[in-house]
Amino acid sequence: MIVRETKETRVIVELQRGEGRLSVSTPVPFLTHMVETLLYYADLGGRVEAVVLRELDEGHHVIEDVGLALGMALAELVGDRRSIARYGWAIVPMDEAEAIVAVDMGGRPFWSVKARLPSAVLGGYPLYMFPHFVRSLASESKSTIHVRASGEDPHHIVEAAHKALGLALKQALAPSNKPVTTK
Ligand SMILES: [Mn+2]
Repeated sequence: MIVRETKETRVIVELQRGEGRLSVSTPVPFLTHMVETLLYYADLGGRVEAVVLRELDEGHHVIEDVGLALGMALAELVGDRRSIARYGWAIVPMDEAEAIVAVDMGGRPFWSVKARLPSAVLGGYPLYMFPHFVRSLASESKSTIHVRASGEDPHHIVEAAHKALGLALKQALAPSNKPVTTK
């Protein structure tokens, strides 16, 4: 279990493999929707509970901190990374939007997000925070995450990206008896 507390937020994350009960609660409705989507498609259960301790601006800290705590929980889940499939990838359409995600859970933190998003706020979530969320997740989970997403509706673009990321993580986290020997 990860408990990450700063002056701004407190985030608790517990992850289990497989379809367990999943409970996600954050003060940012669109973030809650996206984290539920990501974990559902990654076949992960458990809980994510985020509270804001000090209100600063629209959602920034809590989105970043949920990304960091989720990344820490993923790192805890994969342990020494020697018995996971390591790589995963997915292409997900959502009506007119399309997202392509590739991940490497082998221990090399890197991130790249190519998506043109308007400077809008959806359900408390400023869209410029999406690349930042991916960066936080990649850095703490020590993963490489590449995201390319396009479309018209920003909700579809970001949601397709979370679905693809979940499906890619599910593959990368799958148990493998071919040990990861090179980084
Ligand atoms: Mn939606």
